Amino acid sequence: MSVTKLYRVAVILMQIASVFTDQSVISAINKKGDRLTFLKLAELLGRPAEQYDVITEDGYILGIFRIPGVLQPPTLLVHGVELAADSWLLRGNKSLPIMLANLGHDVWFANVRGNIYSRRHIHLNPDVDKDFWEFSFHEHGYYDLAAIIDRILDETKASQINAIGHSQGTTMFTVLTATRPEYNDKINLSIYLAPIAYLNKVRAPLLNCIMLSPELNMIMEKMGMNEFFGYNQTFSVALRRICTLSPQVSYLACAYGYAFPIVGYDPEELEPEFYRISNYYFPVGSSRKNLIHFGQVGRTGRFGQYDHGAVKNLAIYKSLTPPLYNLTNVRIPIVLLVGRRDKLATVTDAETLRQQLPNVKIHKVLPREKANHLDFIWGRSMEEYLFPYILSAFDQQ
Ligand SMILES: *[C@@H]1O[C@H](CO)[C@@H](O)[C@H](O)[C@H]1NC(C)=O
Ligand SMILES: *[C@@H]1O[C@H](CO)[C@@H](O)[C@H](O)[C@H]1NC(C)=O
Ligand SMILES: *[C@@H]1O[C@H](CO)[C@@H](O)[C@H](O)[C@H]1NC(C)=O
Ligand SMILES: CC(=O)N[C@H]1CO[C@H](CO)[C@@H](O)[C@@H]1O
Repeated sequence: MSVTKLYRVAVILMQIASVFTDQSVISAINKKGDRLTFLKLAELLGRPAEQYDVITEDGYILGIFRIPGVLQPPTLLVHGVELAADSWLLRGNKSLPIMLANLGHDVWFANVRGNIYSRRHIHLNPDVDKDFWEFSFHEHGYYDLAAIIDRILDETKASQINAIGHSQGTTMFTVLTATRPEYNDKINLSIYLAPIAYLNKVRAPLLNCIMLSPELNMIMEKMGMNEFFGYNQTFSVALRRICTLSPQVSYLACAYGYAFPIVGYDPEELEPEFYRISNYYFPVGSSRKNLIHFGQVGRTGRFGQYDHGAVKNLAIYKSLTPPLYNLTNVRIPIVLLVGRRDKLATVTDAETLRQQLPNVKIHKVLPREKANHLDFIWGRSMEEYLFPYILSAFDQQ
């Protein structure tokens, strides 16, 4: 056994031992042993929330949430792929939105089409109509985010929002402002946590999935799998059973089994009991097309629209290849916050993005050496290595 492996085993054993002494906020409030809704979580944190239903131009019904506050402009938080608004609250009173709410901010939470709060449409039925699942991060940015921002401005009578995105949430802001430049004027500042655009430096095991994505797409299409990791789909239910069984099983099978290899290793910030509970909140639904679109970006190195194949591209885009997102259009002031050990939003890919965005105000690799993709929403001590950068970005406006 190599030294690295021995070290890993030692870390796991230490983590398992810590289960009994280390109670996270979420486990304290989650005695029910199941997923709690956003509204219930917010209520338990003493910050009752409101729900609004937003209808997009193309008929999707999105459930969004608000923890009201007096400070303007309103702040919108946009979650990552296969997650939902509740992912922001899992650290309880130590989470980013509660910290912002305690300072008086008016905090809003998006939910994209297809996830557990937004699996609804004015006439399509997600259970039978495969057209419901014809979307990717492009539609999340172009339609969902546009409709959500307009609704917030309408409800609050503010002229602009402050934006905070995590992972796919950041992709959405780039897509929206690149394709509908008028939305630049509705966003005062955008903070990108673990920014995702280029996926050139993603390595195994996710790289294997990216490389195989055309084949995976064909197989899933043949099987009629248009929804991907929906909350009630058999595979998600089975995964949730295993990954919430006990902190030990969860940590060995799921955290070490697939989560850390994909998002980067930072076990100290994601302790076993907290990790176990987080499996009730992930995965909560997306489309096959979305994952395949990310796969295309990874394989081709082009940050562009969905590739339907030459013939269909010609009909839709009037060109054989899909158009690239024109990053020159992205005029909003942007703050990029990056994790050194993030295996998804790598330091190098974030640098490539920075070079193409015309208005990056701050570009910071977090001081925490081991910061991974999940530390931005679930890190045990985010208040030390993350929140100061967010607050100072707000202050500097
Ligand atoms: C969070 O803070 C609120 C208000 O300060 C309090 O009512 C609530 O009990 C706290 N919840 C937890 C889990 O610490
Ligand atoms: C999952 O199934 C439950 C029970 O049938 C249902 O109430 C819920 O709406 C479903 N959720 C989703 C996202 O499909
Ligand atoms: C990108 O947008 C800018 C204006 O924001 C424009 O000048 C430029 O021609 C566009 N580039 C492409 C390739 O369309
Ligand atoms: C609505 C709002 O608060 N707008 C602010 C956006 O930021 C600029 C400075 O960058 C302020 O001047 C605006 O008042």
